[in-house]
Amino acid sequence: PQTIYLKDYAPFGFDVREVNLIFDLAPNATRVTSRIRFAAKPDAEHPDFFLHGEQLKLIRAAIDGQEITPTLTETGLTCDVPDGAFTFEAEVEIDPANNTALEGLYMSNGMYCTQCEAEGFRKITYYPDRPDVMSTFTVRVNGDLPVLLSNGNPTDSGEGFAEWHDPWPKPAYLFALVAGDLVAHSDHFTTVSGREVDLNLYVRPGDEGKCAFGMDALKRSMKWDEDVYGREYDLDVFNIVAVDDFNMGAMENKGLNVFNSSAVLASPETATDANFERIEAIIAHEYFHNWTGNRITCRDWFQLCLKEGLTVFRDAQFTSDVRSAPVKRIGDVIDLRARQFPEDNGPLAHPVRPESFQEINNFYTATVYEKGAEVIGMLKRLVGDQAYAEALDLYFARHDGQACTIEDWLKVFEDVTGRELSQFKLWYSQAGTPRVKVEEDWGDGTYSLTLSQSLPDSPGQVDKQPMHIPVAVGLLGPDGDEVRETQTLELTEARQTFRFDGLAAKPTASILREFSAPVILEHGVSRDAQAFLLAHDTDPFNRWSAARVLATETLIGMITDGKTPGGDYLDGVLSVLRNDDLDPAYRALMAGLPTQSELAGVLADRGLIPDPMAIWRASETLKQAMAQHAQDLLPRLHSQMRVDASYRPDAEQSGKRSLGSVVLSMTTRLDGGELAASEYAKSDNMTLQLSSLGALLRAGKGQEELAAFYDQWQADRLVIDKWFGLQVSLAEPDQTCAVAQKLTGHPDFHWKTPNRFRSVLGPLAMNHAGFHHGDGTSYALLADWLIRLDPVNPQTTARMCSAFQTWKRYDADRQALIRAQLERIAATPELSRDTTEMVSRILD
Ligand code: BAL
Ligand code: ZN
Repeated sequence: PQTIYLKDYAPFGFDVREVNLIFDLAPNATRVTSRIRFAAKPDAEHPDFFLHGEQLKLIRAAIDGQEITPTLTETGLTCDVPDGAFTFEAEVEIDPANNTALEGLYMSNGMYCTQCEAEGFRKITYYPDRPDVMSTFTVRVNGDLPVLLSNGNPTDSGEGFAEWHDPWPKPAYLFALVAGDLVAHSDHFTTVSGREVDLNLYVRPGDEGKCAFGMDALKRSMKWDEDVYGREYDLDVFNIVAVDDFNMGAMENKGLNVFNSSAVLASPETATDANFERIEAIIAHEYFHNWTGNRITCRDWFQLCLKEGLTVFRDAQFTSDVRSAPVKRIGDVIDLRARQFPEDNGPLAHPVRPESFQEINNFYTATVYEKGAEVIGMLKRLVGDQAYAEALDLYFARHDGQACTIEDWLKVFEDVTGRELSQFKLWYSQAGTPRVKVEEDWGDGTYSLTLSQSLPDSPGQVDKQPMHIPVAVGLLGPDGDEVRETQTLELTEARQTFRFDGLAAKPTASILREFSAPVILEHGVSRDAQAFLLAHDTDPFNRWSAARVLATETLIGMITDGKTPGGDYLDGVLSVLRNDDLDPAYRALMAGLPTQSELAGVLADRGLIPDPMAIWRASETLKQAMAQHAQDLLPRLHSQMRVDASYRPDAEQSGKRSLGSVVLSMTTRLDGGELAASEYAKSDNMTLQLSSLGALLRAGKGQEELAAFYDQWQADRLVIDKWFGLQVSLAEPDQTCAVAQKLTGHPDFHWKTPNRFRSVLGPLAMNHAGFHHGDGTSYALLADWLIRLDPVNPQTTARMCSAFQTWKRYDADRQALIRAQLERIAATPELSRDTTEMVSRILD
């Protein structure tokens, strides 16, 4: 496959002034008629005219009304064109019913639907399918279906047709069309300047009862973006459609967002608190793209983080504002460490702005999204809130309607602040997670903190330069008082010393508060100091972080030296659990352990070979020890966390249920499942139903409840996804593969639907000890299914290959087993470009 390089970027030689499309819908033979007004750019001399197009049957083409016979290739079309402006017309036929890749125009449960990001529009018609080509679109949809939607504002409709016009120039990746037998949950929003906007959430009949929360989240997002960023919505309608077959979470098409049904549909009976929070965040994310992504888009796909990093950052700000900021931050860091750190430290490492790719779909990664958002957070911290706000105002004013680059983005910050950001820009170009080593010194009232940074080699990158790292630090005195408030140290050299004078006694440093940079901190800080921070830190993130460090060190000691769990950790967590002044959601997080995969990463980082079974046993032992340690507290906490009011998925109630679920897990370790069985019997919401069922399964019980759960919910595909997933996630290591294998034979295992495929194979890869079972059967099972899915849906297949990305951490036997599976996948005839690229990068 061809590799595409950022350095080779060249603009398209033509402007597109107007696009007119007519769709005549038919499942196997949809006709797409296009009329596109082109004009050679004034500064381009006889540019080549090439339009992307894949899997299209060309019926006819014309220029200025004259039929032409263009040259067709596998990737597109070329032809001679006149100088100046001209109209290109084409009529093509496509087959949505057989489009299982879910890219372009496809069908899901009888409904037509599109996904064009990144390069799906070329499967709809011939077009310059690149984000720097922006145009207005007018679309007519002809079809015998009750709902016919496209981008922009509705302009006309009647029996069997609808017309739409989108006045905002957009790239083709933001095009959308939806047609089907759908029902609308409708509402409206009045913007700050008085524009009345119709809001509709379209769902399949039967799902009407799962729309209210998503709609409310949309209205809150619209208001928040006005209040916080001064961004107003710009069309008369905003439509969202829920679709069951979808590769991603959701898509920000202009005025017509398309959502994976799992990312929008929710009711208390069928969705957990975590589902509600995720839905709220995704609705916000897609809505926020209207400005950061749609009005200002990316020049090319290498700049993907320009819209994704910024929009993730904005949705995180929204969640922090409407829920708890520390809880959100801790959750995000847990996620970053679980998904982004392994990527950044393995064979798939790439910069936030990659410099080459074969298949752009493989770069919708945690690095581009989540590390991309971390980079924005660091920038905001370095320039301050006021300058950040001014820079964003300038960004919107200067670049509205443009397709931009990271250079454009950084320039607004340079112009507003007068700061030079070339070193900071390395965050976009150097891959890998920086290590920051901490050394301390104390004498004569001066505390010195020496920070040294290093950045490991990564594929294609060695000998990297020091980064500009904001390290937020506060100092605590011996009695736990804050003797120096949080300040941001700017680490720009390989090694730098920072001094704090005039202190009465040796302080304890709280370093990297709020996780001010996505780095790995190599503490010289003692266990005693960590226990002290766990008890006293005034920064909630670092207080949690101290618990995490202690938990990690405790587990590592148990795994490598057979130690018993330390009292400092158990006592520290217990005192947090019993502290009623602390938010229950926060307390629940404090009781959590690092994931087994994260522990494997820490061991590998220290030059040790992780033994998945030893890690699993240590985690189980520590959880049991914690339960015993907290035994006396559990009944009181359980009754305190009971929610008697009717269900609300807000921070307050969900926090109580979250701590209640921790208490239930601990109690189940002590009572064998008595409490969990009674909670299951009386559960009236999915959060409690699932947590009590999970507790029972973990205790080796709950088979009756599991069967009853299936009977109760078999008609609800999103709940049945949970039923599949729970069994695999909670299977014991030597049962995991068998459980997953059995479930793939279940009549409801509709493997061509990404959500269902992921509901079994995703947890298989996430169940660390089960996936890495020494016999290699889980590796083989996953590979079997990836090979089967690849010809059907390359995008989902390729993403799931990342389950193997950490393979070099493990022992020689496991490495050989994994290598054999990767090579088997690689050798599959006709393997997709997506999967070929992923497997070859992982094997490299
Ligand atoms: N643009 C792809 C989906 C998302 O990030 O919103
Ligand atoms: Zn996005």
